[in-house]
Amino acid sequence: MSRRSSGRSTVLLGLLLGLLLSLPLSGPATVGAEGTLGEAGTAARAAGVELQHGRLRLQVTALADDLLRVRIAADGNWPEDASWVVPAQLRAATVSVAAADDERTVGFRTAALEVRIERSSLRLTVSDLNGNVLLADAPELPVELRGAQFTLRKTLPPHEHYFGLGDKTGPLDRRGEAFSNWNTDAYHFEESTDPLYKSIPFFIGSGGPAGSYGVFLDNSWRSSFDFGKRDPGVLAFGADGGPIDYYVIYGPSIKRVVQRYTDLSGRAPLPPLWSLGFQQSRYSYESAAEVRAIAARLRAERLPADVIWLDLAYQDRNRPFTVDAAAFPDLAGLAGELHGAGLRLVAITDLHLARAAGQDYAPYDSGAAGDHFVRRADGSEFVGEVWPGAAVFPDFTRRATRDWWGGLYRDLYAAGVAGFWNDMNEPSVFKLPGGTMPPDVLHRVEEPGFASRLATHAEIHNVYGMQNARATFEGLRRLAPDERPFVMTRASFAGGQRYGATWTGDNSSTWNHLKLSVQMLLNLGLSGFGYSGADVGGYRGVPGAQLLTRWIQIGAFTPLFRAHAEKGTPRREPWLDGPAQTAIRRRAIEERYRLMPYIYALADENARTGAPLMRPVFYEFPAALAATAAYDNSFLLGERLLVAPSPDLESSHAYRIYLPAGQWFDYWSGLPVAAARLAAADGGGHWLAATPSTRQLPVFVRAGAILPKQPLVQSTAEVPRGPLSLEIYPGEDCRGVLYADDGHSLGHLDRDYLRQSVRCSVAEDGLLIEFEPRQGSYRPWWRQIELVVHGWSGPARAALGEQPVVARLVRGARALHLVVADQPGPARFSILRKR
Ligand code: MIG
Repeated sequence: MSRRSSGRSTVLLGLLLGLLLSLPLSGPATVGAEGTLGEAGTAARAAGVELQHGRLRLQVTALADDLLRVRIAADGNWPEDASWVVPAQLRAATVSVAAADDERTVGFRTAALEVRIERSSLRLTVSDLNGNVLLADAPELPVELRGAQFTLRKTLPPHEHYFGLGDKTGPLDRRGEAFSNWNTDAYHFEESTDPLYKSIPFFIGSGGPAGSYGVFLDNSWRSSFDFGKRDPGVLAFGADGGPIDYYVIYGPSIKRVVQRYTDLSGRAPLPPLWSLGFQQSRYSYESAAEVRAIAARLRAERLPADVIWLDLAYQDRNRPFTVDAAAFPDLAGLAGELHGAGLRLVAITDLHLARAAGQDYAPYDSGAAGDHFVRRADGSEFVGEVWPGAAVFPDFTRRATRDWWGGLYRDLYAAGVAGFWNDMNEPSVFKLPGGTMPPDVLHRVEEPGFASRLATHAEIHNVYGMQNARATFEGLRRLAPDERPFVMTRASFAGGQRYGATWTGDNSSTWNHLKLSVQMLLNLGLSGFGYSGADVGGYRGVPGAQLLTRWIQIGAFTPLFRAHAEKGTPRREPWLDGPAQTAIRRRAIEERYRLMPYIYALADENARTGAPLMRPVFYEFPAALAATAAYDNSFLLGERLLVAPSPDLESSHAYRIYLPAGQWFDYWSGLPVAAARLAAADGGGHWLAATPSTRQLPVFVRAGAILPKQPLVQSTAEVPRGPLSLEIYPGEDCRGVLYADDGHSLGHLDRDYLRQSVRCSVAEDGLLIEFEPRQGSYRPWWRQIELVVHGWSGPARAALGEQPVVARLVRGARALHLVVADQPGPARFSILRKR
């Protein structure tokens, strides 16, 4: 019965344990994870079960009714209970559970889940309370140990779809694919390249019998995930070393899984408003004069924009935290000038510091004096070649080193550089095997929960970039305690959303990469990184005019909207393909700015609940899962705004758009989509025939949405002139949210914000619009609100309470307009049909 696989050290843990654990595990076998014993003889035990025999231990703890933590100690000793992701108080949380043992199994129940461990095999099964299986160990080799490596195997049900793992390549649905996590500078990445820059060992299973769930493997080592690629019936994941420690998160909706995952791993704080604007970058704008010219042209062309990025060229000899005094003689002056034009600078600050002893390079000198650089096992400073030439690497897992690093931003921040870019932090090192630090580099770990110890690069590699971003973020917070830092990082790890936004790295100027970027951003969003972007236009190569235009159109609806291009490629600022293309691009960027109040409210939601700004269609419409899990380019911005480019972006062939159940409106015309144009589809939705056009991306709004919009501005620094408008698309469960604050400070954490719900309800003879009372004390820029009711025909009589209000019908648009005073709420408008 006991089976051994070929390798001597490979143990079929389940069977081995099973043989030893065939006795019922009474009392002592079921203890709370943190050592609190349940009262013997009562059904209420502590938070879970721990099974132990010989050297092997398995522990399943309920941290909450919908959240389990599973740990396995292969050699009988629990490794330190430490995490770079989940704070100690969350790891130690418990909820009381009810024992549910029977002859075959040991287990327990929470208010949402049932856990069963077979006595004979130790197979672990997690179900909902109706017995629908969420996650079950595979019958064969559920836990495989091979030296320090482990692989966990679960069954892969036939109709389940998988998402997450951050911005991996391939299709949106991970089913049938396999990935590994090892942060890599993946220049030249293509559709099949893996691994990439980030490691986010978290995935979501959806569409199985118990709905959606999440699994987070809290392990920083090289890890791997196989969604039925090697064996179509098996979901396997594991790592090369480190703890066997994972969380099972119950939905049953995807939305709930993401919220609970970000409860564990943290959320992105509200970014500065300007970082939601259009951002123009290039590797590199070479001089202050060139930056000025770009700024002037953006304004002359009336292309709204908020940021110009400074890549390597602003530095002296590629040395981080220096400025090339010839090319950028007065950086503070430049920042100030741009500021006057509503533009900010974001500057690159790579982690690798020139090893420049005795050359008055303060970052190296202070770093060496503070012993802040990583060393090899033989005690020598690790020196690798990167942009500045021979370089040293900060030991970001040490608190003292992070503090020192954060202080390096003082001068650039003081000069008015508004945000910072942490690139190359996989870390990327030239000329070495694997393009990164060698395995004998050691890191000093000083972190609550961890023993103060040395750790191998194999353990730290995947969290190194996240710790770099953390050092930057925390440093900026210390330098300007009342400002929201803006940090963008290339490498990161699960939970890295707390410290920085991210982008998908060095993509290419191809239609396929544009398509790829949509699923990469969607999966990043499902993996906690709700605020991220892909280089608009593609980094490598030359986008044709059509591709760049389409990329700007799509990019305008993605969270971080930054155009960027590789050194040596032809210039491609939005105006360079002539006035016709510029006009289309301008229109797309302008729409982004009109939607800014909506986008900002989504950023606020992201900060509070973890909901990504950009969402797969099935995130909001679970019935559409089967129809939209396949990669098709459609996505939602927020709950009910659907962006639906052709799945074959380059072609001009007609295609079909999946509209989930319900009434939809065309975003651009405001007109309802006529039922006659729709064909019934799976999941209660409809197919709509569409023809691609270069001029405009198909965008739709689901009935029930209320979208706040603002008058056009050229930058978020400009105060909009005119009323805030509320675009109301009447329908079921009709609602929207207004959010505003000063856009940059932390005052919003202390009531200096405005958040207000607006609802509408359709009545037989018209519509009611209700403003709920405002939360927070912030006074917004608008004095008036324009209510735009879409899908309205015929004359109307409108009133605020009993007071009549003028309503103007725009016939062709079938919309009713009412301009009213600002409504701090509560307030109730009625709009009745005049007969
Ligand atoms: O090896 O800073 O992904 O966005 O422009 C190239 C120069 C280093 C890689 C980044 C890219 C950036 C470039 N960097």
